[in-house]
Amino acid sequence: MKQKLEALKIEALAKLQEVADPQALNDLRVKYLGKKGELTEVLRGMGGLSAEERPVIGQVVNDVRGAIEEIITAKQEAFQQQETQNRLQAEKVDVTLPGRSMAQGGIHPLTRVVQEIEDIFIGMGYRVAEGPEVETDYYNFEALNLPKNHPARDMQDSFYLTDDLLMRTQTSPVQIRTMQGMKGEAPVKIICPGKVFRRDDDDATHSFQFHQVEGLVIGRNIRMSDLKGTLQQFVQEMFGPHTGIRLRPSFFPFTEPSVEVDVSCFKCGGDGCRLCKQTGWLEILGAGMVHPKVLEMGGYDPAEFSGFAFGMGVERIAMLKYGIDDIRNFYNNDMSFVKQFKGV
Ligand code: 2NL
Repeated sequence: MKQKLEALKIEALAKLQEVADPQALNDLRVKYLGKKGELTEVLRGMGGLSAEERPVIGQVVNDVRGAIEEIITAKQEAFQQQETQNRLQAEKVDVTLPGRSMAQGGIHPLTRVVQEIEDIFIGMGYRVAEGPEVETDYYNFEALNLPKNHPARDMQDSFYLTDDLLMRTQTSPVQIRTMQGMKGEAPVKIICPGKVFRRDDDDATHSFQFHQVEGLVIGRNIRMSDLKGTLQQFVQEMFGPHTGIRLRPSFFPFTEPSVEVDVSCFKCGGDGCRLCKQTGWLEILGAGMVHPKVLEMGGYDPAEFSGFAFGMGVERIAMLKYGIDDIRNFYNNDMSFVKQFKGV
Protein backbone atom coordinates (compact mmCIF):
# COMPACT_ATOMS: atom_id res chain seq x y z
CA MET A 1 0.00 0.00 0.00
CA LYS A 2 2.86 2.22 0.82
CA GLN A 3 4.33 1.57 -2.61
CA LYS A 4 1.03 2.29 -4.21
CA LEU A 5 0.96 5.61 -2.40
CA GLU A 6 4.51 6.49 -3.42
CA ALA A 7 3.70 5.66 -7.05
CA LEU A 8 0.60 7.82 -6.81
CA LYS A 9 2.70 10.66 -5.42
CA ILE A 10 5.29 10.45 -8.19
CA GLU A 11 2.66 10.30 -10.88
CA ALA A 12 0.68 13.20 -9.39
CA LEU A 13 3.72 15.44 -8.91
CA ALA A 14 4.93 14.76 -12.46
CA LYS A 15 1.53 15.58 -13.95
CA LEU A 16 1.08 18.65 -11.79
CA GLN A 17 4.50 19.92 -12.73
CA GLU A 18 3.52 19.96 -16.38
CA VAL A 19 0.07 21.47 -15.97
CA ALA A 20 -0.44 24.40 -18.33
CA ASP A 21 -3.60 26.20 -17.27
CA PRO A 22 -5.91 26.68 -14.26
CA GLN A 23 -8.58 24.39 -15.71
CA ALA A 24 -6.19 21.48 -16.08
CA LEU A 25 -4.86 22.14 -12.58
CA ASN A 26 -8.34 21.93 -11.14
CA ASP A 27 -9.04 18.72 -13.05
CA LEU A 28 -5.94 17.14 -11.49
CA ARG A 29 -6.90 18.36 -8.03
CA VAL A 30 -10.25 16.60 -8.39
CA LYS A 31 -8.56 13.51 -9.82
CA TYR A 32 -6.23 13.08 -6.83
CA LEU A 33 -7.78 14.87 -3.84
CA GLY A 34 -11.47 14.99 -4.72
CA LYS A 35 -14.20 12.98 -2.99
CA LYS A 36 -13.90 10.28 -5.61
CA GLY A 37 -10.20 10.95 -6.10
CA GLU A 38 -7.41 8.40 -6.12
CA LEU A 39 -6.03 9.28 -2.70
CA THR A 40 -9.48 8.95 -1.17
CA GLU A 41 -9.75 5.61 -2.91
CA VAL A 42 -6.55 4.44 -1.11
CA LEU A 43 -7.82 5.73 2.21
CA ARG A 44 -10.95 3.66 1.79
CA GLY A 45 -8.75 0.57 1.61
CA MET A 46 -7.23 1.34 5.04
CA GLY A 47 -10.09 -0.45 6.80
CA GLY A 48 -8.33 -3.75 6.13
CA LEU A 49 -5.05 -2.72 7.76
CA SER A 50 -3.75 -3.87 11.10
CA ALA A 51 -3.57 -1.55 14.11
CA GLU A 52 0.21 -1.21 13.69
CA GLU A 53 0.13 -0.51 10.01
CA ARG A 54 -2.68 2.03 10.18
CA PRO A 55 -0.75 5.01 11.70
CA VAL A 56 2.24 4.33 9.45
CA ILE A 57 0.16 4.33 6.28
CA GLY A 58 -1.87 7.23 7.68
CA GLN A 59 1.34 9.20 7.96
CA VAL A 60 2.29 8.36 4.37
CA VAL A 61 -1.17 9.38 3.12
CA ASN A 62 -0.80 12.71 4.90
CA ASP A 63 2.67 13.22 3.40
CA VAL A 64 1.42 12.47 -0.10
CA ARG A 65 -1.61 14.75 0.35
CA GLY A 66 0.63 17.49 1.74
CA ALA A 67 3.06 17.23 -1.17
CA ILE A 68 0.23 17.34 -3.72
CA GLU A 69 -1.53 20.25 -1.98
CA GLU A 70 1.72 22.16 -1.82
CA ILE A 71 2.40 21.93 -5.50
CA ILE A 72 -1.23 22.76 -6.34
CA THR A 73 -1.05 25.91 -4.22
CA ALA A 74 2.26 26.89 -5.79
CA LYS A 75 0.84 26.37 -9.27
CA GLN A 76 -2.30 28.35 -8.44
CA GLU A 77 -0.21 31.26 -7.29
CA ALA A 78 1.92 31.08 -10.40
CA PHE A 79 -1.18 31.15 -12.62
CA GLN A 80 -2.58 34.05 -10.65
CA GLN A 81 0.61 36.03 -11.05
CA GLN A 82 0.71 35.25 -14.73
CA GLU A 83 -2.85 36.51 -15.12
CA THR A 84 -2.04 39.73 -13.25
CA GLN A 85 0.96 40.23 -15.52
CA ASN A 86 -1.16 39.68 -18.61
CA ARG A 87 -3.78 42.16 -17.38
CA LEU A 88 -1.19 44.80 -16.61
CA GLN A 89 0.33 44.32 -20.04
CA ALA A 90 -3.06 44.52 -21.78
CA GLU A 91 -4.20 47.58 -19.88
CA LYS A 92 -0.98 49.47 -20.24
CA VAL A 93 -1.55 53.21 -20.65
CA ASP A 94 0.98 55.59 -22.11
CA VAL A 95 0.62 58.53 -19.75
CA THR A 96 3.01 60.58 -21.86
CA LEU A 97 0.63 60.69 -24.89
CA PRO A 98 -0.78 64.18 -25.53
CA GLY A 99 -4.48 64.55 -24.63
CA ARG A 100 -7.29 64.78 -27.17
CA SER A 101 -8.81 68.26 -27.07
CA MET A 102 -12.62 68.56 -26.92
CA ALA A 103 -14.30 70.38 -29.79
CA GLN A 104 -16.12 73.35 -28.34
CA GLY A 105 -19.54 74.15 -29.79
CA GLY A 106 -20.93 77.58 -30.49
CA ILE A 107 -24.33 79.18 -30.80
CA HIS A 108 -25.66 79.42 -34.36
CA PRO A 109 -25.78 83.05 -35.56
CA LEU A 110 -29.55 82.87 -36.14
CA THR A 111 -30.15 81.57 -32.62
CA ARG A 112 -27.88 84.27 -31.31
CA VAL A 113 -29.74 87.06 -33.10
CA VAL A 114 -33.14 85.73 -31.96
CA GLN A 115 -31.84 85.63 -28.37
CA GLU A 116 -30.54 89.19 -28.64
CA ILE A 117 -33.88 90.45 -29.98
CA GLU A 118 -35.74 88.56 -27.24
CA ASP A 119 -33.48 89.99 -24.51
CA ILE A 120 -34.00 93.56 -25.73
CA PHE A 121 -37.80 93.26 -25.76
CA ILE A 122 -37.93 91.32 -22.50
CA GLY A 123 -36.05 94.31 -21.07
CA MET A 124 -38.93 96.49 -22.24
CA GLY A 125 -41.51 94.30 -20.51
CA TYR A 126 -42.54 92.01 -23.36
CA ARG A 127 -43.30 88.31 -23.09
CA VAL A 128 -42.17 85.73 -25.64
CA ALA A 129 -45.03 83.76 -27.23
CA GLU A 130 -44.71 80.71 -29.45
CA GLY A 131 -47.18 78.70 -31.49
CA PRO A 132 -47.67 76.03 -34.17
CA GLU A 133 -45.84 76.06 -37.51
CA VAL A 134 -48.80 74.36 -39.18
CA GLU A 135 -51.73 76.76 -39.16
CA THR A 136 -55.30 76.99 -40.32
CA ASP A 137 -56.25 79.30 -43.13
CA TYR A 138 -58.24 81.31 -40.56
CA TYR A 139 -55.33 82.14 -38.26
CA ASN A 140 -52.77 82.65 -41.01
CA PHE A 141 -54.90 84.83 -43.33
CA GLU A 142 -58.54 85.40 -42.41
CA ALA A 143 -57.94 86.85 -38.94
CA LEU A 144 -55.21 89.09 -40.34
CA ASN A 145 -57.60 90.88 -42.68
CA LEU A 146 -56.70 88.75 -45.65
CA PRO A 147 -60.07 87.27 -46.67
CA LYS A 148 -60.31 84.58 -49.35
CA ASN A 149 -59.50 85.93 -52.82
CA HIS A 150 -57.68 88.89 -51.29
CA PRO A 151 -54.98 89.83 -53.82
CA ALA A 152 -52.34 90.04 -51.06
CA ARG A 153 -52.64 86.28 -50.58
CA ASP A 154 -50.83 85.90 -53.88
CA MET A 155 -48.01 88.00 -52.46
CA GLN A 156 -47.27 85.13 -50.11
CA ASP A 157 -47.43 81.96 -52.10
CA SER A 158 -47.67 79.40 -49.38
CA PHE A 159 -47.28 75.68 -48.71
CA TYR A 160 -50.78 74.22 -48.34
CA LEU A 161 -51.07 70.83 -46.66
CA THR A 162 -54.85 70.52 -47.13
CA ASP A 163 -57.59 72.94 -48.26
CA ASP A 164 -57.52 74.44 -44.80
CA LEU A 165 -54.03 73.76 -43.38
CA LEU A 166 -50.77 75.40 -44.40
CA MET A 167 -47.25 76.11 -43.15
CA ARG A 168 -47.52 79.54 -41.52
CA THR A 169 -46.22 82.36 -43.73
CA GLN A 170 -45.57 84.64 -40.75
CA THR A 171 -45.70 84.37 -36.94
CA SER A 172 -48.76 86.66 -36.73
CA PRO A 173 -51.13 83.73 -36.10
CA VAL A 174 -49.41 83.29 -32.72
CA GLN A 175 -50.35 86.90 -31.94
CA ILE A 176 -53.97 86.34 -32.96
CA ARG A 177 -54.10 83.24 -30.73
CA THR A 178 -52.58 85.22 -27.85
CA MET A 179 -55.07 88.08 -28.29
CA GLN A 180 -57.99 85.66 -28.29
CA GLY A 181 -56.56 83.91 -25.24
CA MET A 182 -56.40 87.22 -23.32
CA LYS A 183 -60.18 87.65 -23.75
CA GLY A 184 -60.05 91.42 -24.18
CA GLU A 185 -57.64 92.08 -21.31
CA ALA A 186 -54.93 94.69 -21.78
CA PRO A 187 -52.15 95.38 -22.17
CA VAL A 188 -50.82 92.80 -24.60
CA LYS A 189 -47.04 93.06 -25.02
CA ILE A 190 -45.54 90.11 -26.83
CA ILE A 191 -42.92 89.13 -29.33
CA CYS A 192 -43.26 85.98 -31.42
CA PRO A 193 -40.06 84.43 -32.78
CA GLY A 194 -40.20 81.42 -35.08
CA LYS A 195 -39.83 79.64 -38.38
CA VAL A 196 -42.01 80.70 -41.28
CA PHE A 197 -42.45 79.25 -44.77
CA ARG A 198 -43.00 80.68 -48.24
CA ARG A 199 -43.01 79.10 -51.65
CA ASP A 200 -40.01 80.76 -53.10
CA ASP A 201 -37.03 79.67 -55.13
CA ASP A 202 -33.94 79.76 -52.92
CA ASP A 203 -31.20 82.17 -53.89
CA ALA A 204 -28.60 84.30 -52.09
CA THR A 205 -31.21 86.42 -50.31
CA HIS A 206 -34.34 84.18 -50.30
CA SER A 207 -35.15 80.93 -48.58
CA PHE A 208 -38.41 78.96 -48.60
CA GLN A 209 -38.00 78.68 -44.84
CA PHE A 210 -36.72 81.52 -42.68
CA HIS A 211 -37.10 83.09 -39.25
CA GLN A 212 -39.14 86.00 -38.11
CA VAL A 213 -39.72 87.95 -34.96
CA GLU A 214 -43.00 89.80 -34.76
CA GLY A 215 -44.08 92.10 -31.98
CA LEU A 216 -47.50 93.26 -30.82
CA VAL A 217 -48.66 95.81 -28.28
CA ILE A 218 -52.33 96.43 -27.50
CA GLY A 219 -53.70 98.82 -24.94
CA ARG A 220 -55.57 102.06 -24.50
CA ASN A 221 -54.12 105.13 -26.26
CA ILE A 222 -51.33 103.24 -27.99
CA ARG A 223 -50.05 105.58 -30.70
CA MET A 224 -47.67 105.68 -33.62
CA SER A 225 -45.22 107.59 -31.41
CA ASP A 226 -45.12 104.57 -29.06
CA LEU A 227 -44.18 102.40 -32.01
CA LYS A 228 -41.48 104.83 -33.10
CA GLY A 229 -39.98 105.17 -29.61
CA THR A 230 -40.01 101.40 -29.11
CA LEU A 231 -38.24 100.74 -32.38
CA GLN A 232 -35.74 103.55 -31.73
CA GLN A 233 -34.88 101.93 -28.39
CA PHE A 234 -34.64 98.51 -30.05
CA VAL A 235 -32.20 99.56 -32.82
CA GLN A 236 -29.92 101.38 -30.38
CA GLU A 237 -29.58 98.24 -28.29
CA MET A 238 -29.27 96.02 -31.34
CA PHE A 239 -26.94 98.06 -33.56
CA GLY A 240 -25.33 100.60 -31.21
CA PRO A 241 -26.25 103.82 -29.40
CA HIS A 242 -25.73 106.06 -32.44
CA THR A 243 -28.24 104.24 -34.61
CA GLY A 244 -31.23 106.22 -35.85
CA ILE A 245 -34.43 105.16 -37.62
CA ARG A 246 -36.62 106.57 -40.36
CA LEU A 247 -40.16 105.57 -41.23
CA ARG A 248 -41.45 105.39 -44.83
CA PRO A 249 -45.09 104.84 -45.76
CA SER A 250 -45.90 101.30 -46.82
CA PHE A 251 -48.79 98.84 -46.96
CA PHE A 252 -49.70 95.68 -45.07
CA PRO A 253 -53.24 94.31 -44.94
CA PHE A 254 -53.03 93.87 -41.14
CA THR A 255 -51.83 97.37 -40.22
CA GLU A 256 -53.15 100.87 -41.01
CA PRO A 257 -51.19 103.01 -41.41
CA SER A 258 -48.19 100.86 -42.30
CA VAL A 259 -44.55 101.79 -42.42
CA GLU A 260 -41.25 100.44 -43.62
CA VAL A 261 -38.48 101.07 -41.08
CA ASP A 262 -34.87 101.85 -41.97
CA VAL A 263 -31.91 102.12 -39.61
CA SER A 264 -29.00 104.46 -40.22
CA CYS A 265 -26.18 102.35 -41.59
CA PHE A 266 -24.20 101.09 -38.61
CA LYS A 267 -21.18 100.46 -40.80
CA CYS A 268 -20.64 103.95 -42.22
CA GLY A 269 -22.77 105.87 -39.76
CA GLY A 270 -24.98 107.18 -42.58
CA ASP A 271 -22.26 108.53 -44.88
CA GLY A 272 -22.88 105.92 -47.53
CA CYS A 273 -20.95 102.68 -48.13
CA ARG A 274 -21.22 99.35 -49.93
CA LEU A 275 -23.40 97.79 -47.21
CA CYS A 276 -26.08 100.52 -47.46
CA LYS A 277 -25.58 100.93 -51.23
CA GLN A 278 -24.50 104.55 -50.66
CA THR A 279 -27.91 105.49 -49.21
CA GLY A 280 -26.87 105.70 -45.56
CA TRP A 281 -29.93 103.58 -44.61
CA LEU A 282 -30.72 99.89 -44.20
CA GLU A 283 -34.27 98.51 -44.35
CA ILE A 284 -34.79 96.17 -41.41
CA LEU A 285 -38.46 95.83 -40.61
CA GLY A 286 -42.11 96.49 -41.38
CA ALA A 287 -44.59 97.86 -38.88
CA GLY A 288 -47.80 99.77 -38.36
CA MET A 289 -50.86 100.39 -36.24
CA VAL A 290 -52.96 97.23 -35.88
CA HIS A 291 -55.85 97.30 -38.35
CA PRO A 292 -59.24 97.74 -36.62
CA LYS A 293 -60.52 94.54 -38.22
CA VAL A 294 -57.56 92.60 -36.79
CA LEU A 295 -58.20 94.07 -33.33
CA GLU A 296 -61.81 93.00 -33.62
CA MET A 297 -60.97 89.46 -34.68
CA GLY A 298 -58.57 89.23 -31.77
CA GLY A 299 -61.39 90.16 -29.38
CA TYR A 300 -60.59 93.85 -28.81
CA ASP A 301 -63.03 96.72 -29.46
CA PRO A 302 -61.23 99.17 -31.80
CA ALA A 303 -63.21 102.03 -30.23
CA GLU A 304 -61.51 101.34 -26.89
CA PHE A 305 -58.19 99.75 -27.82
CA SER A 306 -55.43 100.42 -30.25
CA GLY A 307 -52.09 98.78 -30.88
CA PHE A 308 -48.97 98.58 -32.94
CA ALA A 309 -47.21 95.64 -34.53
CA PHE A 310 -43.96 94.99 -36.31
CA GLY A 311 -42.20 92.16 -38.04
CA MET A 312 -38.59 91.54 -38.94
CA GLY A 313 -36.64 88.85 -40.77
CA VAL A 314 -33.98 87.34 -38.52
CA GLU A 315 -31.78 86.21 -41.44
CA ARG A 316 -31.74 89.71 -42.91
CA ILE A 317 -30.68 91.26 -39.59
CA ALA A 318 -28.01 88.61 -39.01
CA MET A 319 -26.68 89.10 -42.55
CA LEU A 320 -26.43 92.87 -42.10
CA LYS A 321 -24.93 92.60 -38.65
CA TYR A 322 -22.27 90.00 -39.53
CA GLY A 323 -21.68 90.92 -43.17
CA ILE A 324 -23.00 87.59 -44.53
CA ASP A 325 -23.75 87.76 -48.26
CA ASP A 326 -25.56 84.46 -48.85
CA ILE A 327 -28.58 83.32 -46.80
CA ARG A 328 -27.81 79.67 -47.63
CA ASN A 329 -24.79 79.86 -45.30
CA PHE A 330 -27.21 79.65 -42.38
CA TYR A 331 -28.60 76.28 -43.39
CA ASN A 332 -25.92 74.15 -45.04
CA ASN A 333 -23.94 73.34 -41.87
CA ASP A 334 -20.59 74.33 -43.34
CA MET A 335 -18.40 74.10 -40.25
CA SER A 336 -15.94 76.76 -41.41
CA PHE A 337 -18.90 79.19 -41.54
CA VAL A 338 -20.51 78.22 -38.27
CA LYS A 339 -17.18 78.17 -36.38
CA GLN A 340 -16.66 81.85 -37.04
CA PHE A 341 -19.49 82.68 -34.65
CA LYS A 342 -18.16 80.78 -31.62
CA GLY A 343 -17.02 83.83 -29.76
CA VAL A 344 -19.23 86.56 -31.24
C1 2NL B 1 -42.24 92.32 -42.38
C2 2NL B 1 -43.45 92.99 -41.91
C3 2NL B 1 -45.10 92.95 -40.23
C4 2NL B 1 -46.91 92.75 -38.70
C5 2NL B 1 -45.85 92.20 -39.36
C6 2NL B 1 -48.87 92.12 -37.35
C7 2NL B 1 -49.38 91.14 -36.52
C8 2NL B 1 -50.65 91.33 -36.02
C9 2NL B 1 -51.36 92.43 -36.30
C10 2NL B 1 -50.80 93.35 -37.11
CL1 2NL B 1 -51.33 90.14 -35.03
N1 2NL B 1 -49.57 93.19 -37.63
N2 2NL B 1 -47.63 91.93 -37.84
C11 2NL B 1 -47.24 94.06 -38.91
C12 2NL B 1 -46.51 94.80 -39.80
C13 2NL B 1 -45.42 94.25 -40.48
O1 2NL B 1 -44.05 92.33 -40.85
O2 2NL B 1 -41.59 92.80 -43.25
N3 2NL B 1 -41.85 91.19 -41.80
C14 2NL B 1 -40.67 90.48 -42.15
